[in-house]
Amino acid sequence: DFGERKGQAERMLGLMDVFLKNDPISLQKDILHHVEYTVARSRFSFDDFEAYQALAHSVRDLLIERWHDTLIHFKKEDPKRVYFLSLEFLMGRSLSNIVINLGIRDQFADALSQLGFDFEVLAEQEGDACLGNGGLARLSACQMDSLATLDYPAVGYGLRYQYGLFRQVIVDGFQHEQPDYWLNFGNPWEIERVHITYPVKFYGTVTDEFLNGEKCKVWVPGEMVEAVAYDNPIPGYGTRNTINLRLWAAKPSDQHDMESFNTGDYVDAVVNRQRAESISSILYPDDRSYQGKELRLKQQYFFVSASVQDIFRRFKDTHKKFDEFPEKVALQLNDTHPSLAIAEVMRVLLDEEHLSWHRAWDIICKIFSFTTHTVSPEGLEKIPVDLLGNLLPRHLQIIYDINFNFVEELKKMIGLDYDRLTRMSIVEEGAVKNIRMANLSVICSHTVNGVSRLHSELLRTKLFKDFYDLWPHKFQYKTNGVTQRRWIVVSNPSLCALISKWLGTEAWIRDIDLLIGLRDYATNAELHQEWKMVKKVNKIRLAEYIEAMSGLKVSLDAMFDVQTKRIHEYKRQLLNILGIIHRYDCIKNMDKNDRKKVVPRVCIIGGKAAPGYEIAKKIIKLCHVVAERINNDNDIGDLLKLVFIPDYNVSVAEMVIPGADLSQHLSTAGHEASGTGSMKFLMNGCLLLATADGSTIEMVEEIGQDNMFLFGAKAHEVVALRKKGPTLKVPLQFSRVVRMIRDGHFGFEDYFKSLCDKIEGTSDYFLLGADFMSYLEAQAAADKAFVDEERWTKMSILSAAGSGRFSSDRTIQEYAENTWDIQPCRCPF
Ligand code: GP0
Repeated sequence: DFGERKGQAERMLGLMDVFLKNDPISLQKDILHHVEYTVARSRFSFDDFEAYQALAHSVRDLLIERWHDTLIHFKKEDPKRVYFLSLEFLMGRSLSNIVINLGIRDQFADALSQLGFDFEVLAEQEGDACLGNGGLARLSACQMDSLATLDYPAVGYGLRYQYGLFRQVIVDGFQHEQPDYWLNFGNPWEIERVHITYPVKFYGTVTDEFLNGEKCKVWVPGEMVEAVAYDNPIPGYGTRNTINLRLWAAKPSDQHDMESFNTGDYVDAVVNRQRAESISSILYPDDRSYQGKELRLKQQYFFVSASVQDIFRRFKDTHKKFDEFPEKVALQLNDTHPSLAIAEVMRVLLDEEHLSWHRAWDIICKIFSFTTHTVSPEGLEKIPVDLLGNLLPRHLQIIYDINFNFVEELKKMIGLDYDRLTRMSIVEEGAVKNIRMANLSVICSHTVNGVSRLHSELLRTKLFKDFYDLWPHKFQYKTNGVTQRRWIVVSNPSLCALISKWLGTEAWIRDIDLLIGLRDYATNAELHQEWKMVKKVNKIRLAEYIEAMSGLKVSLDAMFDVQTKRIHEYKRQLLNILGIIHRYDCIKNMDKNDRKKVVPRVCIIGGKAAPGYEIAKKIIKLCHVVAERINNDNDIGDLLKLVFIPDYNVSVAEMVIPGADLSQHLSTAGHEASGTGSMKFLMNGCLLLATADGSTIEMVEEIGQDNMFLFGAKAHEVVALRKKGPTLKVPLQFSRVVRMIRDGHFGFEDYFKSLCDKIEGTSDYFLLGADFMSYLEAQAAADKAFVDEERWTKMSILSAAGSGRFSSDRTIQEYAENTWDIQPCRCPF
C-alpha cells in the first residue's frame, strides 16, 4: 500500500526536520498552516502578534522533534544524569534564542519577509518569562543553555508560577508593583503533560506500624495536591541535543479532602479544592529573605516531591537495585531552596523502598551537591521547627535523625566543644527553634560550591568555617558564567557578526576560548572603526528606547554609564547617585572653560526593589528626584543626564547592555558572591567600573587592571574599616552631597532622612563614605580614558576578548567533571 510505505519513509527521514523544510516556501506554508489551524486566524488576515504565535508554533514543531530524539537517545544510552533543582529560572524571551540555537534564524527571517513580516518585530511580541528574581535565576537559565549545548544528560526541575516577578511601574518616582500574569496570551514553549502527574502530600501524622514483622513509619497526610508536568524543551547550539526543563503546576487532587464532599457542602468543597492551585501561583519577590512563610515552604516541598518522584520513576524503569542509584543520579541543589529534597529522598528510600537507614544514608551522601549564592549569614534559610513539623511531620523526624547521627559522629571527632557543636547542628536552639537548611545541605552533600574564588574563600573562612575544618575536601568553587548565545548572539547581532568576521569563524559561539583571538587586533585601525560603529548602533537603539519611554533625548556622544541590577544596600546604587549629585554640583560651580572639559554622561540606573524593602524603594525615589532636577536644569544641558529604566528584566537587559560604554558594579567588597551582570557587559565590550568583589577579581586577572576602573576597599580591609567605626573620617565631598539631600535640595527631605541616617556616622555599614573618594577617582579615570577614543576602543576590545572565562559553558564543564561526574551524551544528527 503506497500510503503506508510513504508513511514509513517519512518516519525514517524524520518528520519535518530542518533538512527537509528549510526552504522559504515550506517554512511559509508551515507558518500559514499554524495561522489558520493553531491560532485560528484567517491566513489572509493576521497581525504581528498572531504571526508571532504561528511562527513560534512552527519553531516549536522542530524543537519537539529534536527533543523527542534526545530523550529517546538518553533513554537508550542510560547515562548518569544531573537533575538541576532550582526554584527560579529567569528565561526571558525564547524565540530568538531557540531559532539561533537550532541554526534556522536566517531561514525563518527570509520566509517571513516574503510574507511581509519582520522577524525582529515578531520576536518582540513575546513576553518575558520572569520566573525568578535576579542573578541566581538568570544563572539557572544560562546553565540550562550550556548543559544542552555541551550535550550533557541533564533535566531541570522548577515551579511553573502563574504570576512571575512583579512588573515595576513608576508613579511619581515611586515603585509600584503590578502582577505579572504572564500566561494570559498562552505560552507556545511549554508542553502540558496531563498524564505526568504525581500526588504531593502535606500535614497529617506519622504512626509506627509493622510491615512483615519490621517496624516502619507511616505518614498519613492531611492534604493532597496533584503536580502536573509542563515541559520546556531547551535546545543546544550546534547539536541536536534538546533537553528538558520540567516545571510543576499544582492542581487539585481527586483524593483531596474527600470528606467534605460527603458532608454535603458541595460548593464549598469545590472552592476549597481549587485552593490547591495557589501553591504554584506566585513567585516570592524578595530575593534572599522569605523566612517563616508557610506557602513558601509548601512551594519548596511541592516541587521537590514531584521531582523526586519523577527521578525515582525514571530510575526504576530500568534499574532494580538502589545501589546503582548514585551511578545514575546526581542531584544539584541550587541554593538551599530545594534542600528538602535531601529529607524527601531519604524518606522514599526508608519508608517506601524499605532500605535500612545505613543503606539509605550511604546513597544520600553520594548524590547531592550544593551551591550557595550568598555571603551573608542572614541570607541562609531557616525554617521554624513548628512550621516544618506541622507541614511535613515525617521530614522533620528524618532531619532530626540525620542531625542526631551527625552530632554523635562530630563529638567523636572534635570532642565536647559545645560552642562548635551548637554552631554546626542542623537545629538552631533559641526562642524559636529553627532548622538551618544550609547546615543540612552541607552535611548531606558530597560537594559544596561557591560561585567565585573569593566567595569560596569566604565560605571556607567564615560562613562554613567549622565545616571546612572538618571536611576540606567537600569545598570547591565554580566561578559563574553566562551564555554567549543569549548575551552576544541574540542580544548583539552586530557585534556577533563583527567577531565572527575578525576571527574568521563562528566557532566561538560554541568554543568561547577563541574570543581571545581578538587580542591580536586590539590596535587594528580597521577593527577600531567597525567596533565603534557597532557600539554606535547599539547606543542608538538604547537612546531611542529611552526617548520612547521617558521623552528624554540623550546625546550619542555622551558616555552611556549603566548600573542595572536588583536594588540592594550592599550593591550601593546610592553610591552611584551620590556620585552623580557630586558631579552635578561640580559642573554647577564651573566656569565656561572648565565646562568644556567635562565628559558628557548619560547615567542609567535600573532595577527592582523587593516590595517590602523600604530603603531600596527610597533609593529608587531618590534617583527620580535627582534626575528630575538635573534633567530639567538648562544650565547643564547634555553634560549630564540621569535616567531610571523601569521594569528591568531579561529583554530590557538585552537592549541596555550592548548599548553601554561603562557599567558599574559597586558592591562593598566581600558582599557580592559573584556578580553575573558584569560578565554580560564585559562580553559586549563595555568597560567596568567596579570594586574588587566576587568574580570581578577574576576579571582583573583575565583582562588586566589597566583595562578596568577598580576602586574601593578590598574585602579584608572592609572588616578593618568597620572595626574603626566611629573614628572613621569621611571626606567633605561626601558630607556635602548628603547634606544637599538632607537640606531638601531635591525635595522630600523628610522621606529621605532615614536613608541619609543609614550612611552617616557609625551606621554606614556598607562604607559609602569610606569608599567615596576612591570612587570619584575611578570615575575621573573613566572620563579621562573616554576622551582618548583610541585607548577606550582598545580597552573595549580587550574586555570582550578576555571575557571567555566567564561563559557558563566553562562553568558547566567544571561542574560536570569535578562535581557531578557526568559525561556528554550526544544525540546523532
Ligand atoms: C544570591 F543569595 N543571588 C542570593 C539570592 O537570593 N539571589 C541572588 O540572585 C545572586 C548573587 O547576589 C550574585 O552575586 C550571584 O552571582 C548570583 O546569585 C548567581 O550565583 C549576583 O550576581
